Amino acid sequence: TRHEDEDAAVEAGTLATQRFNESGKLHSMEVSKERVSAIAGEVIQAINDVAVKHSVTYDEYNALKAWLIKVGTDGEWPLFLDVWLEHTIEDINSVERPGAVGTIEGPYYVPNAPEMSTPATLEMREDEAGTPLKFTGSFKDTSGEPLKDAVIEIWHADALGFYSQYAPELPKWLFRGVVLADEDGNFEINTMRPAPYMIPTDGACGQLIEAAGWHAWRPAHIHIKVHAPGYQLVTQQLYFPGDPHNEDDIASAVKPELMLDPNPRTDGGEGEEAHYDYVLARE
Ligand code: MBD
Ligand code: FE
Repeated sequence: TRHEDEDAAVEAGTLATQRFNESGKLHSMEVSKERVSAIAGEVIQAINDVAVKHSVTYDEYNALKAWLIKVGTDGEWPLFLDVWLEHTIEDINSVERPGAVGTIEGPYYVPNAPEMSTPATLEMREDEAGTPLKFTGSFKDTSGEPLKDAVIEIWHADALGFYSQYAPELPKWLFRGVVLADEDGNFEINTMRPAPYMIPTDGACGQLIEAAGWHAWRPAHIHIKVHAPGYQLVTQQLYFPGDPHNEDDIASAVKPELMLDPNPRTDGGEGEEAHYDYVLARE
């Protein structure tokens, strides 16, 4: 399991930090002096208020300093922010968008995964662990018309909770793909149903969780981005009803609209099938 690999957190964290630094997100940033002053000023004030409220000691202050330094050296700023802040940023910025419900992207997206036409099968190893999942769905616009040229990007962890390109020795594109829907806006993706997921516990974020007596679990989830030319991109995740961590996701990213409810396959194939319909809004 992941706990035998002592450097798992640092490995994943360092790669996630590198990926962020190389992403286009840095180039498109625009933050005015007024916003920096207002937001950074109030964040600093809020931290000071908490220190006063709890009469923070010098031992506690130095523990904080050591921990913040470790978040950086472990490369875990993307993990920390995506687990404990991104859900609020996503809520704020999706309130006015009609159509498919979104949620956080998380730290492990990789652009430019292999393109596949529908029906697609994601890359897997021989004897891949898990229950096969046939995931079908459709794309429509807000007036109910089927969407042409829609694309669904999908990425998820393997049965041990590892994401390809963030753990050693996994095939580069394991459980990652860019699937083109057919002319009627329908898609079919064959993969494995992912297992509940624990964020890396051997780095700074794990240290915080342990020190506070929290847990490190996310419910089983499939990450998705859907888009079509002229329509708004939606980033979301799909979850499974009954998962014990749907109610206490450490990343607070579960929403009732994001449930995928698999049933045994009715077409004679092995495993389960599930369906999800996407409505996309114009740009
Ligand atoms: C994940 O797989 C994830 O989706 C989030 C949000 C944080 C850490 C790991
Ligand atoms: Fe994830």
